[in-house]
Amino acid sequence: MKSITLTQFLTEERRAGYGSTDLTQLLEVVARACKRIGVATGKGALGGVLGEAGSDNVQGEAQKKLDVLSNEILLDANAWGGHLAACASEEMADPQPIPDAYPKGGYLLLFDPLDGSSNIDVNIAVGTIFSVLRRPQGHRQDVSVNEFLQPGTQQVAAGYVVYGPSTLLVLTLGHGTHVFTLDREVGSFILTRRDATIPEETSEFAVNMSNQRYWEPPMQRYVDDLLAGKEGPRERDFNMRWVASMVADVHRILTRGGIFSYPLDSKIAAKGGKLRLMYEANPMAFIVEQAGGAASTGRGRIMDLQPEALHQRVPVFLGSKAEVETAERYHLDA
Ligand code: AFP
Repeated sequence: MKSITLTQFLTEERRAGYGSTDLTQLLEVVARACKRIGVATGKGALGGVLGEAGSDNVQGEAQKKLDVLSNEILLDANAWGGHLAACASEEMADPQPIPDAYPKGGYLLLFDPLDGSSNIDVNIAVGTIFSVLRRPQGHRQDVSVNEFLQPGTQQVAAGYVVYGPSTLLVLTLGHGTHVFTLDREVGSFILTRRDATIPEETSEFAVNMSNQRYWEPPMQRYVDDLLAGKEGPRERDFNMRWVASMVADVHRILTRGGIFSYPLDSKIAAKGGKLRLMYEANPMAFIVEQAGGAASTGRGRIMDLQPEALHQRVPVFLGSKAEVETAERYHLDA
């Protein structure tokens, strides 16, 4: 069977009325930047890029050298194309406008350049997550942070790349979620799964159990019932997995189902959660919903939230639809 490259796929999508020429080119630039990040992560210790950068990001988290490098790769790659007005990143306090030397376009790009970076030094899969928004009409001057504060339902595209045993790009333009695998010899992303579908039911959950004693009562009850297995109210045994790279955990769920959760706990309650709404929760929610899954804060749909800040955090439950709805019921009925 003839293989379909990302370029061909995006061109055909555009002809079918999904996305503009600018969006297609923007996504190709992001994919190319991610290939470079994949090369850097793949070099490991030989590339001299493991370990701490010696700086903190806006969230007060220690940056890894690869966090900083990946951020620079994405910014450099996207500066000159003319498709974007500005970029925002987990690694930068404020959005970065496109430099004056280049034309500005009508899109805004948000990204977590290297998700799961605590796993880099131990050679476990990490990834990049990105979200594309349209710049609101009527803003012709410098881009303000408020222009980024659009609900997830306004995303025109979202994706993630997993740098694992193989490098995968998962993408949605709002009609289906599609998986591309990097052919490393040729250097092209090839479509390997069209219209990925998350099974509606699951018997597998992903959560950092070490936080159990800090969770809210409904979350405690939900997980207690999962752990009670066949003898409990759920009447079946559940398996657990936790990679601590959201991209890898979400990709497992896209492949075989499951529920991923990073709930509120008393250690992080003041921050609103652990995961960032704009460049982690929203793009993953879009991808998961487009694959037939669901994504909730535990008390409502993630993509309906009106963001209040660029680096806002939210509780996250996403994956197999029926299981996310069950977790939501525990919270809403409490
Ligand atoms: P980093 O990108 O800062 O490494 O954070 C990764 C992450 O946001 C997400 O990918 C994981 O699911 C989660 O953190 C892991 O958190 P714990 O370390 O608390 O398990």
